[in-house]
Amino acid sequence: MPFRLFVGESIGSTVHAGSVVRAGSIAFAWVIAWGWFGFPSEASASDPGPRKNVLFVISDDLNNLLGCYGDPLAKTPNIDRLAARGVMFRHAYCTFPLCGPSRNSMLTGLYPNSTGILANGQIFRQTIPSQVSLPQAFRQAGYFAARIGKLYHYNVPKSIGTNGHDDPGSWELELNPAGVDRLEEEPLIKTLTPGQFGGTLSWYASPKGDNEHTDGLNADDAIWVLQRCAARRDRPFFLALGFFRPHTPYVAPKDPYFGYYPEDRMPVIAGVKEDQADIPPAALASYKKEQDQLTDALRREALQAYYASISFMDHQVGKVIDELDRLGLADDTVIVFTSDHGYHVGEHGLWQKMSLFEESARVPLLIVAPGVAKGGTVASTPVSHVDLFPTLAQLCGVKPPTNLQGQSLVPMLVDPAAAGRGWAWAQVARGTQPPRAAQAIDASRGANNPRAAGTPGNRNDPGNRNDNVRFFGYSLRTPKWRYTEWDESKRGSELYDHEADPKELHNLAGSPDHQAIVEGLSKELRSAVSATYPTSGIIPELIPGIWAPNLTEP
Ligand SMILES: [Ca+2]
Ligand SMILES: [Ca+2]
Repeated sequence: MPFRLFVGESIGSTVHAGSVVRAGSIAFAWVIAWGWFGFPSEASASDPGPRKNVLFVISDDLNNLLGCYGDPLAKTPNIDRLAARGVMFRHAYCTFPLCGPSRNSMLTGLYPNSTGILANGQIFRQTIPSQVSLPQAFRQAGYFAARIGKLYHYNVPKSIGTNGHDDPGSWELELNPAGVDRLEEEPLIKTLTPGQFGGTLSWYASPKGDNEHTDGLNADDAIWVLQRCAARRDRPFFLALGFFRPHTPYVAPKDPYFGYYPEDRMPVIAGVKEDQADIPPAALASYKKEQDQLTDALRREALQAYYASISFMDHQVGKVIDELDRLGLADDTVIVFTSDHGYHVGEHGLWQKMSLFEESARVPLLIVAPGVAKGGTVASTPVSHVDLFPTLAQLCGVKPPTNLQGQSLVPMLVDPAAAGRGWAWAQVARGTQPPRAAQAIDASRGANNPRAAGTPGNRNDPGNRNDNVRFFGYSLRTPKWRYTEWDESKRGSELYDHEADPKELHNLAGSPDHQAIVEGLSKELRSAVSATYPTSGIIPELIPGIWAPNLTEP
């Protein structure tokens, strides 16, 4: 029974809905019983063929240090190959540069102020339990939806091999391989904080081969699933593949990946002290004390291992794409490649995530959409992870929830010059104590002094000191500007001109010449913030006693 698309520009067409089979481990029965979900259906005379599959590939803590994004050192031939087959979004951003909030946002198509997930270890089923997730919408449309590795949050590396903080409603099949990086090598890992590997800088050049590491096994499992999907082409699939690298610990096979990046050729960021002089302390608050131990030699070692982990992960991406091609699935499969957020490797004196600078908020985003997008094209308008749900729904004729907050990127896939919304927005939280009453910012309240309240760069200034009560930084990225407000500018603001200063070294928020720009962007930012809230205007809170998520902590 064919099914007519309800999305305007129809790209896919028919669906056969399947019943649900759950499997929580590698041992499972590959049983698909065919049936109907009672999904609205109607015969279509102009049937353009079977619905597209989706291969959704996400890396963890990967920034844009990739060949296709112009990095001169990165060896990433497979991700570059994907860029050559599709559209590369040059200015794509996460909504919150931390695994859990970002992934909950991306996979629900809602900003963090609407999911209520502003920290790790929580899942949207605790705040907005009836929201339909991206893969769940595909399941409801009859797709086979599978997860391999990290899609929702995991504690890395401790939760590797488990379901992590997963959402069982999103998948029919979950595979959680664990390799030597998790099972054997932790005692060998070099770390800035003894006994810790996931939250602190840590690395190891492993003598073991690709297929003994978790991400190698993830790729092998994806190949296994693709082979079975290829044998059942009457049912489209949504295969989500979440690699763990280059998240810390940066563990990857020594050969060949560490050899690509000789330590003495790894760059160290210079001029940090001068750069920090005009940065509000809240913007630097993701700094971790243990990083005081970093010498230039250690910085080079860490960067080598980060790059090696990227190349290792890239090779696994290549294995999966090769198999997709070999199975003849490529023409019928939309491929997405992204990361959950960006990552600092020393810019502004920062490492890791949780800042609102470009390196932390920006993500790689490649979309291969056969028959829709031309290969090797670049879209430069700012786009967001919240745009992925409406995009994939449109490409595949899947009915999305009505409250999604992003835009479809299909216009940019068709014409990379399309401007779309024209901005992207990200937030981050500071402090851990319960927030003040969560309320939507009244856009009319835009008269706050946008200049820094405290002395820039002085962490001891009382106006800047983190009193541990939670507040937010909000950042707006337009084609030319990044504009950031900390605690509605009470704890500082930042303005960077990306045409003149792509490294965001010169904060212009206090510059008399830029006050009209600041005022305009502040209004735009506050209007964007208003659009991140649910219609209630209230950030959803954790509902006590509701469905307990699978918070596996081995
Ligand atoms: Ca992450
Ligand atoms: Ca600066």
